[in-house]
Amino acid sequence: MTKLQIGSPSETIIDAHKYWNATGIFLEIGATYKFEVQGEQFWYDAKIRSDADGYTKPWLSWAEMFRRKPNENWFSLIGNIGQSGEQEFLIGKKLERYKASSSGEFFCYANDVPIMYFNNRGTLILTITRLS
Ligand SMILES: [Ca+2]
Repeated sequence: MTKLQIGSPSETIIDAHKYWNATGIFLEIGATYKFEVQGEQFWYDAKIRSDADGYTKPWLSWAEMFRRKPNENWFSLIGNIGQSGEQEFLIGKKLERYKASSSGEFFCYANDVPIMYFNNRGTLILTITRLS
């Protein structure tokens, strides 16, 4: 597992198809991090193109409550420490400052209904920088 050095960015690939993307990056409690999907990068929910901020569609509003993060957009980039659902946080295209509330491996996913990952495709490159 990789521990980040302050000010030294690290890149990891996040696959929309994976329920959990294990990054191999270790986040440390109390440390602060910046997350950014740089430039124009897209992933796909069936034929819908989305960036890391995700998308909304009126005809899908009935299903929003079934998303892993019901209050965040479809295909928004979500981060987590470990694989329990309790510390999930929205990253989107950019999260300027996140203070880790525990230590553990950093995981990510595209926000979707749990049984609907089969039609997801595409990857984003996420850049992570430890700030302090
Ligand atoms: Ca899907």
